[in-house]
Amino acid sequence: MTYTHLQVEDCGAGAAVRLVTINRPKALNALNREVVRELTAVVDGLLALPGETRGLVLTGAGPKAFVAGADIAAMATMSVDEARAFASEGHALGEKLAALPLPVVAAVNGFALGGGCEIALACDFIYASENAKFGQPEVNLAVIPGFGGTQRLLRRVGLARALELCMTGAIIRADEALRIGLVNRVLPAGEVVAAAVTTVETIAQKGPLAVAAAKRVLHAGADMVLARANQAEIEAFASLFATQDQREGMAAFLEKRAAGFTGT
Ligand code: DAK
Repeated sequence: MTYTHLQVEDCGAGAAVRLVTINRPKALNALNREVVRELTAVVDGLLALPGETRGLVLTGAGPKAFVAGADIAAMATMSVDEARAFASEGHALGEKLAALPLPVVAAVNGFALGGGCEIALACDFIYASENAKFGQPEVNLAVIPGFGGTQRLLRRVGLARALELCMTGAIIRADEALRIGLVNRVLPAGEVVAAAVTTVETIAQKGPLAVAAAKRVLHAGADMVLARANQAEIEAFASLFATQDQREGMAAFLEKRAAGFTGT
């Protein structure tokens, strides 16, 4: 498939990492409906047939921005129904990223504002360059986050910080984002994509079914009461004992050799 607004390449050891670069640098990679649809097509492709791909890294083109938000020019004249459809497509993309049984890392190389912060929040974890900036400045435009930002921010940084970011529209630096738990790591500019790729490669050495189960249980558990979430963990833990990889992983440990996982 060819994309107008994305660069899609496979990189890393065994070309196992799908690196997707949002490529509209003149608009600071702002998200219009076409970008959201193309990103959805990439994720749909992986959901249908992950093949050799073991993880997804999402970044933005150019030195200045990851994504500076939803495209304000495209949104300016939207009707209520069009805004609802646009927001629904953004939400569907976020849900698909969470459903992908592979690690998804946002490599944030500059501004991650509005919809950009929201797309990063929909990834499993966020690596940021030292010059990255985060914020939900939608209130400046008299709207609110529409791609899941209010709810994912709340779950990631807690209610008080999410309220402050969404109500003031403040833009924070990478070190502050790290301090409040919005991002996982801060790296020198120019190293963030490589670090994200390395992390996916590291995860690719693990039992793939276990990695998928950990992601599934953690994402699902965030929305459950503790007793139900613990039950989901028990079921997922037990089900892994029906896999070849569980036998292999534990035998390899006991035999003091490297494990060879097959995803079965
Ligand atoms: N949309 C469209 N174009 C954008 C853009 C954006 N979000 N951000 C920047 N650009 C464009 C600028 O218009 C400019 O284009 P030209 O004038 O060169 O043609 C170019 O990118 C470079 O931007 P600047 O000249 O402004 O660059 P600066 O370095 O001076 O400033 C900046 C960088 C990131 C601080 C500034 O561009 C800025 O404040 N940008 C807007 C940031 C922002 O407000 N982001 C949040 C957007 S609102 C919903 C769905 C989703 C959402 C809400 C509701 N529903 C459907 C309900 C989400 C909303 C948002 O994300």
